[in-house]
Amino acid sequence: MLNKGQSEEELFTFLAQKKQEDLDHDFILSSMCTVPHSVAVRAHCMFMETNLGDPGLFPGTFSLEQLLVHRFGSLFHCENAGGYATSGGTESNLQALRLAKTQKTGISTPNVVVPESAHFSFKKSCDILGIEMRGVSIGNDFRMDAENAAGLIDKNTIALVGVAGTTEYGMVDPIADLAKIAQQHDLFFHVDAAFGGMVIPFLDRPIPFDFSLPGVTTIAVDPHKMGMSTIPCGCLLTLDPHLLNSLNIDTPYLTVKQEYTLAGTRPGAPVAGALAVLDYLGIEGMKAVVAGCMKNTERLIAGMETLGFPRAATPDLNVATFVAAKDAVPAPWRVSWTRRNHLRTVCMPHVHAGRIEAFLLDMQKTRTR
Ligand code: 0PR
Repeated sequence: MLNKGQSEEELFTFLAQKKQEDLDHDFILSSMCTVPHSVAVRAHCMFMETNLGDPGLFPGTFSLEQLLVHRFGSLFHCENAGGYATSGGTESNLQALRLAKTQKTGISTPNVVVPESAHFSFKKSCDILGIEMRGVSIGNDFRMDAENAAGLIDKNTIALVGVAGTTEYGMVDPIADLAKIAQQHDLFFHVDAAFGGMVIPFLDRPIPFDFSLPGVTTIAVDPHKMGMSTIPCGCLLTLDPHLLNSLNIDTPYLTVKQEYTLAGTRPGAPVAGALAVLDYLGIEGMKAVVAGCMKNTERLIAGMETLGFPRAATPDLNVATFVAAKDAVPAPWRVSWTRRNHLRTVCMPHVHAGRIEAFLLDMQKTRTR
């Protein structure tokens, strides 16, 4: 630490310099996060000091968290769903598997059946929880093969996982088929809709993935991805409103006597931000945002194919992937690369139509150079 404090001006000059070192969102095509909506920023600033870890001190903020859970519950066809605001998809997935573990006792070597396309947070979760992760192969359509999944289930399986909006290819697994399989085996079925949960309900033709399907036990959805909230904000939803209580531990000196959350101190600010976006835009506003992102995705795919970069997959959501050489993308554009070495882009709300055209133009220049 510095011995003597800096002047505010000196300090903020330094911070501004550091901020400038960050990349400009205009060139970021690789991220599932985006620039927060202005109402999210405004709401976030109002709730800066709130701590959901001691909700009795912040009953207003706590009621916002409950409202957020209720909004997602009704969007996902279960008005009475339980849930809480997490720090993001990783925590939601970890807590879902932790919940699954509490539901099946007496298993000494538990396993979960997870698509190979699943986010790496499942690896972390299985590691922490001491669970074997069984990977289900992905079909030619980049979706999890439901029959293969069924084949991997045995008496030690505590949960089945499906992904509604895969990180790498933007695909939705056959959630309806998987839900049936889960029901047949009386299995906990977790749907990772961290990305897709704020896209699929707003598509012209929504793909079934939520509590409307009997068999779905829990859903992860992240406002800090397509929900345009401030970071960090995820949400874990449970069909059974009381399910989370099975994770309760005693918290003797707080305003609540028990808690089921992973973190103790939890920020209320991004929760207020997430709710602000949902209530400001409403279903109509979200439909417009998603329609724009999907249109841009289609335009990007068409433009890239004209330039000789074929699509790797035809995505269900706003993730576009291509066959391309590693040096095909000029600076300062940022794209990412999938495990199968496909160029990956995510058409998030900050990737406006004009940015897609600018990217295509730069790709063309590089190609003809
Ligand atoms: N589930 C899915 C389907 C995800 O895509 C992600 C993250 C997670 C869970 C984990 O969510 P948290 O990161 O909120 O815990 N997907 C992005 C990814 O790994 C996260 C991301 C966002 C990465 C922005 C980079 C970036 O710039 O690609």
